[in-house]
Amino acid sequence: MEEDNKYENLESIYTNIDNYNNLPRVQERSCLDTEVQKRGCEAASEGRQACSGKPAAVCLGLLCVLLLAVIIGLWIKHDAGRDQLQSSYDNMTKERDQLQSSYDNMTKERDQLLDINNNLTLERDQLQSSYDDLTMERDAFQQKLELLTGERNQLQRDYDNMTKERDQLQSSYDNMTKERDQLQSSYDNMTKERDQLLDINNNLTLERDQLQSSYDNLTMERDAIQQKLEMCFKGWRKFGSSYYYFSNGRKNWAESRQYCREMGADLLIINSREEQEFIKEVNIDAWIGLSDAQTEGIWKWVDGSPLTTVYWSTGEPNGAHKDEDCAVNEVVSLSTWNDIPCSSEAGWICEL
Ligand code: MMA
Ligand code: CA
Repeated sequence: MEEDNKYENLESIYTNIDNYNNLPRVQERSCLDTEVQKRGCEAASEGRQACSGKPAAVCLGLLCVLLLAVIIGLWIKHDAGRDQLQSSYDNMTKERDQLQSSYDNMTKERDQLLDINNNLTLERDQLQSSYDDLTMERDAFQQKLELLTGERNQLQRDYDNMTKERDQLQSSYDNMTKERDQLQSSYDNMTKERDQLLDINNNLTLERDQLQSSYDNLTMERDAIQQKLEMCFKGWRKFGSSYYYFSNGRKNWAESRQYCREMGADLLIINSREEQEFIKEVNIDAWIGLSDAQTEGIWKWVDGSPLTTVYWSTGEPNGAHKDEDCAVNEVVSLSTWNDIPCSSEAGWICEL
């Protein structure tokens, strides 16, 4: 709107300028007219004889003065309008120059803006391309992220399971460590015991070897003594694992026992039917190592063992005489034991 007004003003200014340019022509015409009039007047003055007169000259003078005044007024007016128009023109020229300058600046700015626009378009296209690439990369990363998320969740589950297993294993490990420590302690104790037992075993082995040596020596001594005994106890009879001496003489029970003891033996102790049958072969009445002298009625063997199997003759022991406290084997039948006084004399049988 503002620009339209300016153009309208410009148009009006140029219209005024045109009017102004037309003015001289009018003046010229007026001057021509004046010239014509002048010529007319001159002609008239020449033809004064035809139209002369003083009033006419005055009138012409006045007309000329009037005309001159009009011309001066018009001239002043013309100068004022011209100055105004010149001023407007100058202003308009300035405004036009300013506008031209503005136009040029704006053209430059437009070109710059076009360049910027082109650059921005290029950058936008590049950014769009980058955006598309980034979008694709983002989608690819999104897919990878989903895969990785799945893997991470699986790993998390595996991690949780492994954590549980680790805790269980840790618990088992702790228990096993305790058991191991206990076993180690037991092992140490057993090692000590083993070492002690080894020492004992070594000592026992030494003792055993010493005892074996002693046993061997004793066996040799025994065999030697046995040989000597066989020599000493010539006439003794062997039955089973024992040696038996059957006396030729007669003594009381105590003397008979004393005889046996001096020989390292004692009166016979009968432990089996075979032993009883063995002594029956000897045809003598002989003391055996059986007595109730300590307690009447309680018969004991000389080694202190009680009487279990008996071979008393029928009716014996009867204590027929006073103090029948010692037993004698009478060779009549298998059951031949009789109680008689210990002071009685009889043969005797020693057993070794
Ligand atoms: C009888 C009998 C025995 C007793 C003796 C004593 C001959 O046997 O009575 O019991 O001991 O006599 O001499
Ligand atoms: Ca008797």
